[in-house]
Amino acid sequence: MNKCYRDIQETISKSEKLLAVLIDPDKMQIESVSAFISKLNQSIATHIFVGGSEVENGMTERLVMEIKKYTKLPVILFPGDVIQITDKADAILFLSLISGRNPDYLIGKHVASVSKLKATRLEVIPTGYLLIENGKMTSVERISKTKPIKRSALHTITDTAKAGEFLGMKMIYLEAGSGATHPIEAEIIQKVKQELNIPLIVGGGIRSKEELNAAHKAGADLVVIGTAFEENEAFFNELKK
Ligand code: 1GP
Repeated sequence: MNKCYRDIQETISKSEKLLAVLIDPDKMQIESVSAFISKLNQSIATHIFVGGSEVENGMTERLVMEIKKYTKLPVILFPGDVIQITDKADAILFLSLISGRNPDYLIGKHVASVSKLKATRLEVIPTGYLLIENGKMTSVERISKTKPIKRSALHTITDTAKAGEFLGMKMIYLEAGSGATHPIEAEIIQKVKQELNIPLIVGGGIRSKEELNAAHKAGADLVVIGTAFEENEAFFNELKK
C-alpha cells in the first residue's frame, strides 16, 4: 500500500527528479507499444502515466496490460473519466480539478468511481489538479467546461495549490494542457513550489530537454511529457540514461 507515493517522496528527499511519460490510449496503437517501451526503458523516465480525455471503454486496460509486459516502471492512471479505471495499473491519480468550479470534476466523478475503485487494489493518490491558461483551448477546458487560471494570477494559483494541500491532497499537478504551445512558466513553478510541502507535478507543452530541465530547476518534482514523444519517438534519444 502507498508504495508509489512513498517511492516518489523518497526520491524527492534525495533531491532527485522524476519524469513521467504520458501515454494516451486513444493515440497509441497496441502493436507499437513494445518498440515504444523499449526506447522508454533506456531513457531517464521513471514513471508511465496512462490516460486521455476521450478514451473508449476497455482501451486503457488493454494498453496497461501491454505496457506491463515490457517494463517494470510504475504505471499510474491519469484518468479523464471513470471508465479508464483498471486494476492492471499500480496507482491512480485521484484528480480533483481545483482550478475550476465544476462540481462533477471537483467531487462528482470521484463519487461515481468509488464502487469501481473498491473492487481494485489500486493505490489512490489524491491530487489537486490546476489548469493554467496557455493561450489556446485545451481538452481539459473543453471537456470539464472550466476556465483555466490566468498565468498572471500568480496569487490565485499559489493559494489554490496551497488550499489543495490544506485539504489533504498528496500532490499538486500544474497543467498547461496537452500539446500546450508554452509550458508553465518557471516563475509560476517556483512560487507554487515555495508554498508547498507536498510533491509538485508539472506538465503540458514540454517538448525539449531544455524545457524539461527548466521545469525541474524551477521546482517541479515530477515532469509529465506526452505529445513530444507521440510526435517524435527520437526524443527518447536525447533523454538516454
Ligand atoms: C497533459 O500534462 C500532460 O495532460 C502532458 O502534456 O502532452 O503537452 O506533453 P503534453
